[in-house]
Amino acid sequence: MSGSPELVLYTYFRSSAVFRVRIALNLKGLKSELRPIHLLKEGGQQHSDEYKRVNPQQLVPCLVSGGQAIGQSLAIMEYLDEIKPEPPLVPKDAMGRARVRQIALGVACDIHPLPNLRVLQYLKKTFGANDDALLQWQRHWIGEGLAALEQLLASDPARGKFCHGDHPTMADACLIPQLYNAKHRVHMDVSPYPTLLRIEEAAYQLPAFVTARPENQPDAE
Ligand SMILES: N[C@@H](CCC(=O)N[C@@H](CS)C(=O)NCC(=O)O)C(=O)O
Repeated sequence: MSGSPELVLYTYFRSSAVFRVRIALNLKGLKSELRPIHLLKEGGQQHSDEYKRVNPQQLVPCLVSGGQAIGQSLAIMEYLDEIKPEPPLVPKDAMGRARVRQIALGVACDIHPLPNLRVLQYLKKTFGANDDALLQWQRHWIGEGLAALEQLLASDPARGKFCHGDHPTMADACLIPQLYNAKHRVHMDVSPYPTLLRIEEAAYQLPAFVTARPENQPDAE
């Protein structure tokens, strides 16, 4: 990793937000030291005083670079793109960049937060939601978000093998973990999203996406 600062990644194997960053690091060929934060053990290690000092938001991922901590997976991916521009995670043209960010944010802001652990815990604790209700909640918001992305991408002339063109971008780094979550965590029927599934198939041709999968992490259970 000569020329790049030392990187430490606070990670949890199941986290789809960390999965995004793992894909980005792999695409860039960047190595990082992994520090697992178990989101369930000990009431959630993300709430420990030690981790709160690293990331006051008490969420993973957090990347420490040159001693400075960065939270938020999109901020981290854009940072990685700036310290190591090749291969690029966003296109060179302004409209292409806007499109990639639209898709990435569509996942990261409008799908992912709703079925997130702390939201599910709050629904359970405060409103007494049972496991069935929580599953329905997750499937509803993920389904609504994926349906919108399917419609957007199916008719997008800029789409190629990947969300934007024939090379993976930050959009794919967000979409693929969300699809993984839909299929393997909440066991949804993803057949209504054929365009997204074709992109997923292309992504898993690349080792960067395969090695980033939750089951391939050292802290996987
Ligand atoms: N917007 C943040 C979301 C990070 C996030 O929500 N991470 C989840 C894991 S995927 C987490 O740490 N959850 C802990 C909790 O809900 O207590 C990002 O993109 O990094």
